[in-house]
Amino acid sequence: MGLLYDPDRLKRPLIRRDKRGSQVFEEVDWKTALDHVAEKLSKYTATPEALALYSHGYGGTWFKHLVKAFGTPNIGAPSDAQCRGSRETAFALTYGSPLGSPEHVDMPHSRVITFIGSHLGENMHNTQVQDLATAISHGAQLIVVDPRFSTVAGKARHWLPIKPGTDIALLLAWMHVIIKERLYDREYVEQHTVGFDELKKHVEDKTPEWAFTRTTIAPEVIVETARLIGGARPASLIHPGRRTAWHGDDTQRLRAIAILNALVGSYGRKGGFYIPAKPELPKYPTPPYSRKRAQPADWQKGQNYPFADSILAHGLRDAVFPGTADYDIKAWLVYGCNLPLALPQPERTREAMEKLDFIVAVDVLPSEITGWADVVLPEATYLERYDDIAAPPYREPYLALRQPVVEPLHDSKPGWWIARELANRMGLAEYFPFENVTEYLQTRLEKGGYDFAELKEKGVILTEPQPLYIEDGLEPTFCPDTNKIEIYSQKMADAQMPGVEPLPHYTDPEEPNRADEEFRLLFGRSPVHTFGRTTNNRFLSSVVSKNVVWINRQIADEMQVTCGDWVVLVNDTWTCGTCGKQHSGKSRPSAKCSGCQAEPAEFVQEKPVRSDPIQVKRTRRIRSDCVYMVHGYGHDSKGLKFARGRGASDAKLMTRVQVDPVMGGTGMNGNFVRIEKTTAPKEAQS
Ligand SMILES: Nc1nc2c(c(=O)[nH]1)N[C@H]1C(S)=C(S)[C@@H](COP(=O)(O)OP(=O)(O)OC[C@H]3O[C@@H](n4cnc5c(=O)[nH]c(N)nc54)[C@H](O)[C@@H]3O)O[C@H]1N2
Ligand SMILES: Nc1nc2c(c(=O)[nH]1)N[C@H]1C(S)=C(S)[C@@H](COP(=O)(O)OP(=O)(O)OC[C@H]3O[C@@H](n4cnc5c(=O)[nH]c(N)nc54)[C@H](O)[C@@H]3O)O[C@H]1N2
Ligand SMILES: [Mo]
Repeated sequence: MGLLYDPDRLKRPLIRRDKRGSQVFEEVDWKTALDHVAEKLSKYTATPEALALYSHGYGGTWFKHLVKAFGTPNIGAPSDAQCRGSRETAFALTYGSPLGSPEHVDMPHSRVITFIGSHLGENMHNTQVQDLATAISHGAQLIVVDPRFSTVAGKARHWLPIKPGTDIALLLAWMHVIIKERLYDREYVEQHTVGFDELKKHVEDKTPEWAFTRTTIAPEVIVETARLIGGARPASLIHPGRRTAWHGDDTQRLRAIAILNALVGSYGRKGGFYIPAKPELPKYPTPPYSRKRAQPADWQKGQNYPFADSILAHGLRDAVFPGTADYDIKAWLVYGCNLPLALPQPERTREAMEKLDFIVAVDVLPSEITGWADVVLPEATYLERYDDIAAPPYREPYLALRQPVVEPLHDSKPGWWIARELANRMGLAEYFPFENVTEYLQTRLEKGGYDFAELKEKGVILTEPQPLYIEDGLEPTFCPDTNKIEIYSQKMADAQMPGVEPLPHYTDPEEPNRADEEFRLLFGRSPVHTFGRTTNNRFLSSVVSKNVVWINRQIADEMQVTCGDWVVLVNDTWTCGTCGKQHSGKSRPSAKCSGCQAEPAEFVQEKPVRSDPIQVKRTRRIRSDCVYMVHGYGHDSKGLKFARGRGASDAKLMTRVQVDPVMGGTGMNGNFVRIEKTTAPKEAQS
């Protein structure tokens, strides 16, 4: 309701009247706005690949359909390469299919659950949090690996405050112990996997002592937790997490997680991963997408990520710069993505937005992205509209319907209507042949043998339950060709590329130039907020109204800062003139370039990036080499009258990325910041 009645909502269509980014707009009627957008986009009818769609959230289905009909292959979102893309690639390589959303983790029946970072409870994936509560009430034991004492760590039997970026070492050592002590599921491994012998050899020397020197986790703790994980098999879930774009070795880390699950036989087993099912639901009949589509523009010329299975959002941004990709992206249609806060290297995003010929944003709030758009189309919120039917694979197959509970306020319109109006104007009317959305929904449901009136009344319809576990007689299908769980990945071996090793490979994480004054910036979620989408919501903000920066107590005391004091975080970058690798440091680093061994004299200093002022949380709940803040604050859009200027933006500090060589994702946990004391900003004083 805070969103529905937000006084800052987008109320009418807007057309830009000053230079891009200056946030000067004129209110226009829908006809004027839609005619204008259709005319601009129709310029690319012969080269539809010049248009990229960014889309996050279920409402985006209409716009995906629209641009596929138009003929572009360029559909991306920061909720992939900046989020779970590496996890999906790793599970697809190991088990033959990605995990998808919602994750098919069977927590209510788990005996031991191991979390690698994923901070469930602050990450409020609602059903998962309820499942976790059920598991705990049944006596499940938790192991939480996190440099920060997260909420879920507070419920764990073991908290392992690992050195960031070294999780693969811990995972390999766990496998070492589990194999050595024969705590793995021999029958399952024999029957369903390939490559166990290679793994056994690979982890032979990955002892707890070896891992200790990398992770800082004591060998006896590694042994004890390995026994707990192995002992609970197969109801031992090593949780796959969600946002896995951390350090650039992310597909490797997620492969290690996938393989450890295979060793304890948890995949397809009760208390591990159930096998989900989805109901049959036919599509609404529309003509096929007939055009021959171009190759996506997300790969830079000459670059190849052998196992990228979806389009890289940052790649679509980089393809705006002429000569970067095989052809240039000229226009963006942005649905439900706040790119200035969601893509790393925000300076590059700004340059791309300045270069584009045309940007249209479909949004509900005047988020940063709308400030850069040429046309802003105000969508009705989720309480005011129908979306398409949701029927994802899940424990109990179901159909669910988002439906309006009130008429759209102001002059906002539902997404299906906006997409159809654009299609009508762009010569694509045959792709939206329905009069209104209810006719569309009714047709789909009737074709599947379901009743629209029943779905409207109940909101959710459960369909025939399916067997969930191998022990219930379910015959699992795994990787294509082998139909096995591929512990050793021949496909990765065949790629013959560094970083694409066939067994999970540990590399040391990036280090700061000066460990005494630079801290690794970690970030995560506030349990009451959704990214930066809700930080303008007055109701939710009565619970959490800003973010703070967590600083280890000892460091805070040395710096003489305490809770409530104001600081600025500074990210300094030196770029190697020879290979382009970025290094941290207030003053010129003294060591040679770790990328190409060039002398430090070759390094060029970039303008330091400074955060907005942010208040300190002095705490023992974080390692002394890290600081932490929640994402979603530090808005600067004029229209967000409540959120603007509250807290600091982690996104602004994301200058460095570590690219995952397997699938191209951007690890963002390799940024280091200095802490500078400052005084309270004027607004805060008043
Ligand atoms: N309330 C709320 N819930 C949400 C969202 C939201 O916006 N609001 N967003 C949803 C989305 S899209 C996602 S992707 C998920 C994200 O939620 P998760 O998948 O849980 O996110 P992570 O980045 O894995 O977890 C952040 C945690 O990782 C720890 N960490 C950082 N570096 C390391 C490291 O090197 N090793 C280890 N072991 N831990 C590390 C941090 O201290 C922090 O506690 O949340 C979802 N749920
Ligand atoms: N620095 C940093 N970057 C990150 C992350 C991080 O933690 N830190 N997290 C990463 C992850 S895990 C993810 S999933 C991505 C998420 O990145 P995005 O998908 O860009 O998500 P948001 O930042 O929440 O932006 C959502 C936009 O949708 C708008 N919106 C909300 N509801 C509606 C609606 O009903 N209709 C329409 N049309 N618009 C709506 C909001 O106003 C906002 O402008 O960001 C990634 N990038
Ligand atoms: Mo995400």
